[in-house]
Amino acid sequence: MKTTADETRLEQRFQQRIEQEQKIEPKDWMPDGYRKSLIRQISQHAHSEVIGMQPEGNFITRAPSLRRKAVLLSKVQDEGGHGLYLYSAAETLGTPRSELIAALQSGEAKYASIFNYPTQSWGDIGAIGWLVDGAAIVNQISLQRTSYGPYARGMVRICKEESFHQRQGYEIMIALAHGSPAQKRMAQDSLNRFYWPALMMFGPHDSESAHSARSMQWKIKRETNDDLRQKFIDQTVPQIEYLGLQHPDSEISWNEARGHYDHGEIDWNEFYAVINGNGHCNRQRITHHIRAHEDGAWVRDAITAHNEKLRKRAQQVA
Ligand code: FAQ
Repeated sequence: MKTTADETRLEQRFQQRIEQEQKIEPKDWMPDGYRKSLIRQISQHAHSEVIGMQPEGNFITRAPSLRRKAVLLSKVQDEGGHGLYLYSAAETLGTPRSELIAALQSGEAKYASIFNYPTQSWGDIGAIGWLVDGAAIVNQISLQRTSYGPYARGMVRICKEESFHQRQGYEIMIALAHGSPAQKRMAQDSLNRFYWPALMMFGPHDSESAHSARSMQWKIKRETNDDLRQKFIDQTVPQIEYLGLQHPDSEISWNEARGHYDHGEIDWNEFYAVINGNGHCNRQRITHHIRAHEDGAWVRDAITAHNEKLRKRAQQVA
């Protein structure tokens, strides 16, 4: 049995490895809190990718051309793939996928607040690719250096795909913003509706963030919520200017001393309402997930039966 002194030594050694930028791998010793925090964050990240297929999926049958439809279809499939890599990374920490999905469906586990907003126009598909994937990349580039090996490696591939997603969204926005007056109005409306929710993707202010301090110490997170949000705000200003659209934040202004844009405040009441289940689409998203999961039960049953058959055959041969 391990004594408290053993535990302390293990924790010191663990933190030393983190400080030396060594990756932690599935079979390595790790504190319970580290394991739990990773399972929480990686599984919520996976849920976000999978639930995130729904808003854009809504427009696959309404894309304005065959080319746009093919691109969107492939993007939405990529998001499903990201969910699968991330569930696999979470499973290396010892929690089966079925438990993670049950936690999503019961409302115990969260997913990114942004996916509880409805997609109302084709402009929203542009705004999601540009702003939502854009915000996701800012966060995920930083997570490529996370301390847990499987999560860090998954992020490298995911970032490559997300950058294609961001460009396809921005390309839609360019076409609309430089199109007819009605198309330009559509682009502005989508920007207005998605800008603030995109900023909320980075989570609460650092001073309100329950997990940040611990996650930064363990290098699960490499940059804080506010620092990542500021990066996104700064990179978005020239993109809005290039489109010739109006910035949704009337307080945005360059601060020479800080070397960053100053900005208005997020509506945190809205953020907490959405993450606590009361956004526009929370119920719809989970109901749809449960239905799709039930519809897929026969596939999971067939795979289990097939694997059992293979196992028995191998046993007979042996
Ligand atoms: N939405 O203490 P913190 C994508 C929760 S991928 C909902 O600051 P933490 C690709 C948080 O979970 C987008 N909940 O938490 C795509 C915690 O609740 P808990 C997903 C939020 O973990 C594009 C509580 O508030 N990306 O979009 C949100 O240190 C297009 C306290 O917050 C990731 O998940 C929120 N916005 O920092 C797909 C990246 N913010 O667990 C389809 C990985 C906070 O105690 C289409 N995750 N909460 O019940 C992270 O980097 C972090 O988990 C943060 C939150 C930054 C999200």
